[in-house]
Amino acid sequence: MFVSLARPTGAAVLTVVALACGATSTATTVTSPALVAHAVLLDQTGARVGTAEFREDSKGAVRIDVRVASSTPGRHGLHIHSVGSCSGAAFADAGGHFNPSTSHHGLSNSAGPHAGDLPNIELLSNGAGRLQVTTSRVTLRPSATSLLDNDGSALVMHAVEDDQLTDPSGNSGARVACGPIVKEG
Ligand SMILES: [Cu+2]
Ligand SMILES: [Zn+2]
Repeated sequence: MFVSLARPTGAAVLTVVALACGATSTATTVTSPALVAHAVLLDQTGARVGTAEFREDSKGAVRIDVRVASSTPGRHGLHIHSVGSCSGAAFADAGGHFNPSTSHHGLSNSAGPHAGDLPNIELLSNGAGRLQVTTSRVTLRPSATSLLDNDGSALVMHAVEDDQLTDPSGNSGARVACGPIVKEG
């Protein structure tokens, strides 16, 4: 790894991750280490069902890579919720959808979406699935739409498909997995 020669360990690790994910610009990583955060999705019993990486690119968009290893097959609503806590019954402490623009719910809603709305993730018959999406509705650096604001934010997967239209949560059912979004480094 030529990049690791001139970089401290932390930056080298970030670069390796960027290459593994097919990121386009290692030069950006070297001159200005990427802003990265992650979440570990746990179900109601505390079992780990998946992970997510959030990586802000040089243009300020955030690339989100969600990998679920084991949950119920089918399509599941997936959102960034407004508080970085997964405590409380049914992960209630995560709050509603991250919505600094006070919009309505759903990627198909003409009065939406919430900044935290994401496409459904589809899990195959083995319970595994992956969703990669890039959004410019949120940031990791400090801003009005930062996921790393004072109360943080959390990634939540729901029991059923999000209709991308209906307030407040697209009829996506119970919260089945949750993970606070934590900055790396
Ligand atoms: Cu949700
Ligand atoms: Zn929403």
